[in-house]
Amino acid sequence: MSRVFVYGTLKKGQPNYFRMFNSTNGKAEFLGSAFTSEKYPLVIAGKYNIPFLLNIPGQGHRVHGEIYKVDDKMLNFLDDFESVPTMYQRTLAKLEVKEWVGQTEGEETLSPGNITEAFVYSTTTYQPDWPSLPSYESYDSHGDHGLEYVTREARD
Ligand code: PCA
Repeated sequence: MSRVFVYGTLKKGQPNYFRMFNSTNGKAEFLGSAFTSEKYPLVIAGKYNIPFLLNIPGQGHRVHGEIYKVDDKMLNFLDDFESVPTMYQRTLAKLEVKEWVGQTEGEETLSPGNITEAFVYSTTTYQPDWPSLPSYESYDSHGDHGLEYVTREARD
């Protein structure tokens, strides 16, 4: 089992959320919501309006997301879906808990304000102009930015 912090299209209400709850991809369980302890730029880039957390600590915002407990099958699925290691790199990030609901056996119980760690899909290999794009604290594909995510199924 591993923990993954999702901040983009995998969050609840976002276009790829359903993929984490397709049992053929493995298992995922919501543990809680959190902010990154450090600031990072969360930008929307490329012709498909993909959200990227740039691995530039100290710049941007403390990014909001959700922590899930995933089995190895789901972790492999997500690595593949996020094109690790070419498009995203999976690294550990420090997080500050906002809300915690995880009650499973073997899982620690955390409270708001506690610091924890989880894997995050961030990128160290970005285009030179990406760090100067607008950055967001909380991703929403349907936000006022107007940069709606183009799903895999809709790409040509
Ligand atoms: N999916 C991953 C990384 C960005 C994205 O769209 C996530 O939601 O965390």
